Amino acid sequence: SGEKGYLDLCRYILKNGTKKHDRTGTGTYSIFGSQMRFDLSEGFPLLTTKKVPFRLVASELLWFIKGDTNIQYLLQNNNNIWNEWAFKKWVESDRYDGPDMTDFGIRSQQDPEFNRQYQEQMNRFKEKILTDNSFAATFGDLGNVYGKQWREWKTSQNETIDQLSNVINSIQNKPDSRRHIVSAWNPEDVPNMALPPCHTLFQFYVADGKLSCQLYQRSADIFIGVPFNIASYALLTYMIAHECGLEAGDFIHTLGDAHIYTNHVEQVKTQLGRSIRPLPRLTLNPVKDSIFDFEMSDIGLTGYNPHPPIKAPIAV
Ligand code: DHF
Ligand code: TMP
Repeated sequence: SGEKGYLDLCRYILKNGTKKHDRTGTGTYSIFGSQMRFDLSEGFPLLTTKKVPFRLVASELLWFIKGDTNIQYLLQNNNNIWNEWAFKKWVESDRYDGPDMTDFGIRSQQDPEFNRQYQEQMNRFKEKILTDNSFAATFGDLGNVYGKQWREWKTSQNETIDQLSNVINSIQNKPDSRRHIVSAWNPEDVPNMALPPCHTLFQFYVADGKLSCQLYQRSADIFIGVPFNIASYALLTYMIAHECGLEAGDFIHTLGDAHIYTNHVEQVKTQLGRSIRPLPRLTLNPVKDSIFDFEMSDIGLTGYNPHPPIKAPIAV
């Protein structure tokens, strides 16, 4: 399926999706249940029909792998993709002293004067996260999101489980196992997260010297989130294959509620009018053998020549 599978899914949702209200108040066209498959030996599955900022995908993944849940690291890497969800906790807290920011996601799109105030508060927030560590410890933290569940799942016995290390060990020691699973969905902890995990559970599979990965994503923002999610899990699969001395096999992306926000429809149509280009190639530093030692400079991409980026508002 590859990038064509993604574009076919976009077309299918526009044609057949049910118009559905959603938590953010934006509205979506939605279907339930869909699957894409990317053969990683054909190249790295970064979409070419719009530019996807690979640098942001890679720094977010390294942040998960570190077990970090604080956006301070992302901001230090000039990555702004999680800002709104930390900002929301701040403006809803007693410590916030600026103008009312209720429903800032929707209002900033509709009211230019409000948008100016919002940008001002967001810049103030980012500055405080970067310069005031105690502020960052409180308001930069998204709660027990991906990094926490992957690396330090808390048990009822007050012990922690490092699911990511465990799964790498099991791939190396029992490649045929059918239990190579990492779950970010921790029902007890869901109330303690800024956003309950969208990429919920993933499983690895080893056959013919190749490592494959399947992700179950419960909720999928087809235009903004999904291109990042495909690239992120492809990168994770390549990195773990590298550590385990395997080739990268397939990435299978299974979606639950797969939706196109009503304010992304024009952008999706623009993208559907473009032709697919050759895939880029991923390069990983051959000297590094543990994924836990990887830094941004160990991850490279060559031959990426996409169509221009397409801007769209994100639903908060
Ligand atoms: N909420 C919603 N409604 N959709 C999401 O995809 C989403 N994703 C989250 C958190 N909450 C979400 C985490 N991942 C962007 C990409 C991924 C992401 C969050 C945001 C994003 O804004 N991408 C822009 C480029 C941003 C930039 O260049 O700084 C894009 O156009 O792809
Ligand atoms: P929800 O929690 O109400 O499902 O809202 C989450 C929204 O974020 C939904 O549109 C899906 C989207 N999303 C992704 O598509 N990928 C992601 O990685 C994340 C974090 C969110």
